[in-house]
Amino acid sequence: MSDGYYTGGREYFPGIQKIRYEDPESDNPLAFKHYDENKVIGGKTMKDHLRFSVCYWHTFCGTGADPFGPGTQLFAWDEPADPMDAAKARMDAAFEFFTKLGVPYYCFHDRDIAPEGATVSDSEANLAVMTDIALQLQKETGMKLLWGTANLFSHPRYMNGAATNPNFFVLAHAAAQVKSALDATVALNGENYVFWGGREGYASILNTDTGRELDHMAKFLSLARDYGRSIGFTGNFLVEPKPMEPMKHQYDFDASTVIGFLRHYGLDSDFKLNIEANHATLAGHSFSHDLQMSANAGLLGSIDANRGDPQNGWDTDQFAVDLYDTVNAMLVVLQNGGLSPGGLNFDAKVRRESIDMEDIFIGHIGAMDAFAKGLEAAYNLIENSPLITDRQNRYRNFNEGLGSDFENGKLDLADLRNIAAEHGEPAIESGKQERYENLINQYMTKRS
Ligand code: XUL
Ligand code: CO
Repeated sequence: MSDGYYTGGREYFPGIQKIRYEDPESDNPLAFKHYDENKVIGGKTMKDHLRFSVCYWHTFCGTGADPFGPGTQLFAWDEPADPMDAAKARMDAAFEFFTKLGVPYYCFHDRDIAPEGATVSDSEANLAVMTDIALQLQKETGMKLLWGTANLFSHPRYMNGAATNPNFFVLAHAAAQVKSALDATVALNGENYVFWGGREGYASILNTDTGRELDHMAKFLSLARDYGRSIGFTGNFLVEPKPMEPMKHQYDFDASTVIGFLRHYGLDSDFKLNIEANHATLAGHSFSHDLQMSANAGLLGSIDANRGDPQNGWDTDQFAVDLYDTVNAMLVVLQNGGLSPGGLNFDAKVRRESIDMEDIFIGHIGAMDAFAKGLEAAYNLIENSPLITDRQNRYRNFNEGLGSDFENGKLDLADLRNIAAEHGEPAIESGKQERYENLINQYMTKRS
């Protein structure tokens, strides 16, 4: 940053220098051990493969409050009494953090960067002021916006839903917010725009006309799409699945449900999916399952990288440190041809008990290293191990003859019956799951 920070040169993370890559043997908690942004893997730098993004909400707006107690993390940017002054201080701190950490992207909800005003127009004005400051800071630092979104779940008016609220006038308020959040995203050259429907669902199916609500949600998304395109937004719109929490049931339950919804309503050429690890596990899947379902549909848009806690049923939004998760995720991402224009957004927060300013850095550093290691292992597994060819080989008899006739639609059910009768009992073959699992371990621990 050229001449200090916006609010007059205050440094919010004193004593923390730019985080650098050090040798994997380093014990410095404030250094990368695997993430070397310029390291080239398969013709692309780690920075371009991973496209890391810091989320504004957990990192700068959350203070560790839980249902049993208030926040424990005291941040200097929360000190100003005037909400706009606090928003400006928070934004300064955010850009200081982004540049010291060395990530290329960030993400926000409208209400993360600018407070809600007394009227629609006041809220729009607040967001416009903060958008101008963000644009200035982006220019100074080279930071880019991975995606913008509107918070359509915190305000009490949205308690029964936003686009799926039974009251049309609440839906109109949600539209006002999305319109203004799209304006901000376009002004900041945001590469994607996200819809996470936290309260789009129901608490009781008895008081809910689910069919009508789903129609409303589709209509709402198509109007947002039309407005976004009309103001020059060329990026992807993304829907982020989650099965529940805060609603008992969310309509965007998981990747397959959202894919079906988008296709049913003809939205699948503008909308893709933003897959969050902890949402996939809440839905009873693995992270890589939802990534793979999205990739199969050609709809893998972006990732909210985090993890849940295997002992807890809820969305704990922890930093991803499990190498199995990151290797499995990067296997899907690499076979998908990468993530761009999406990225890996850390929708994650440090624990309530982690109250040192450096803890926010340490959380991100660990997850960036875990994904860098996952990327290297996944790349080597794809390029150098037998994993892909062995998997393809399991399907070899669909490559020619009768199997290929079946794939090409040349056989009917009676033909299949006759083939079964003619060829007799097929030889059974091992699935060799353990062999595949061992390959993951072998390549995860290889030095590259
Ligand atoms: C909530 C969640 C959101 C979305 C953006 O579980 O993941 O923060 O990512 O609204
Ligand atoms: Co998320």
